[in-house]
Amino acid sequence: MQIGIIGLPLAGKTTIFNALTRGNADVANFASGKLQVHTASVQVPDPRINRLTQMFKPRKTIYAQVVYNDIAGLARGIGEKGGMDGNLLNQIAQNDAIVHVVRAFQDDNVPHLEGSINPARDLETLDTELILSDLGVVERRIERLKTSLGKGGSTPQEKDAFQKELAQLEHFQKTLEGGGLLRDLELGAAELKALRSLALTTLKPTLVILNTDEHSTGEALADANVASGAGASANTSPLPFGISYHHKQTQIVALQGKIEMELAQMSDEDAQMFLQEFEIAEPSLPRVIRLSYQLLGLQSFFTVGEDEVRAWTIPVGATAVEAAGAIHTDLAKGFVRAEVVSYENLIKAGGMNEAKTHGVLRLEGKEYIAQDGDIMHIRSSL
Ligand SMILES: Nc1nc2c(ncn2[C@@H]2O[C@H](COP(=O)(O)OP(=O)(O)O)[C@@H](O)[C@H]2O)c(=O)[nH]1
Ligand SMILES: [Mg+2]
Repeated sequence: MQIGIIGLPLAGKTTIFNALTRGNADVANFASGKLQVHTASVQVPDPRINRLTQMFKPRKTIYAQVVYNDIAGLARGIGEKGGMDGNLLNQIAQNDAIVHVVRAFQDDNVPHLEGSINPARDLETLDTELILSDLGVVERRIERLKTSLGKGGSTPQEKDAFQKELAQLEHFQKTLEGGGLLRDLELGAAELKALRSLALTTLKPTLVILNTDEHSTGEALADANVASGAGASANTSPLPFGISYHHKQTQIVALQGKIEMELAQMSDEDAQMFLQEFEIAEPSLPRVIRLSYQLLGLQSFFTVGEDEVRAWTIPVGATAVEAAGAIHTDLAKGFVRAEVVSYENLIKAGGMNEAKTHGVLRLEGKEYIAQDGDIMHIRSSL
């Protein structure tokens, strides 16, 4: 699963990338405008995995992973005719979800292209750019569909499919022309699948990070955190900095990018001291990583044993046989049944054998819808 970090130049993308990935990519006070992508894979923190590790004392513990891509180069083309260049758009399109970093920190040493700090304006500037680029993709596809329909030679089924797609895309076109984001539309799973190859950016789940500074009031931070409540529906909580941004599949958090980056690069002891000194309860990053995982519609099930305790990533709604396939295709092919116990029940019981004797270990078939936190053992004939 790939998450692309985008934002205007000097918003703090690389700073937040470093914080998320404990990395050391260059942060600079100038916008080079060069297209450059930093990539790093990150473990999704999960206290349940820590607890299971205590219980089973396995040789190995493996967390779920997401990949973050820090995409630079958004300096070019913003607000210009022709918009962003194709390479840059390709880089953004390859991601399953977007982290949009918005500058909210004051720092006279870091210039701002517009000469002032205004998160609401910046958020809109980049969104407008994304809307225009999606509009371009949609319009080109509409032209091609019309050409295909005009040519003849297609079967009635093909024609029917073209017509359906055309109607869908014309609806998208209207939405985008009205300044709307595609992720606000109600789309079914089948429609989304058909649209995947178009890689429309405003359709992607998005986490907005307000990059605040050391001097921001605690109030602004608290507000933004309230606004980050989970759920696919548009959130309606009030936001700081006069921002109005209520969209589906969208979350907003505020964090202090520079401090989080420094924290991420410290040893654990130093980080503890730092947190106490600045009276910060806990670093924000683990929460942000979990948020971006959930935002993608992902969840984890676990396999446990003496050898390893491991989190596996599946989409919300995946069946037991799909869960088996996440481990190995043979497990899915030869699927007989799954032995399942919920995380809570396993912890309550105190161990696998106890879970069996308490009767909380269930046998489930192929169609069982896996739940977040299920501990599964797949029985397979292969
Ligand atoms: N004071 C302050 N400076 C920051 C913060 N985040 C980033 N910066 C600085 O802003 C400049 C640009 O940051 P960078 O992460 O390279 O931005 P990018 O162009 O979006 O990748 C660097 O000098 C950073 O040190 C922050 O939260 N507070
Ligand atoms: Mg950068």
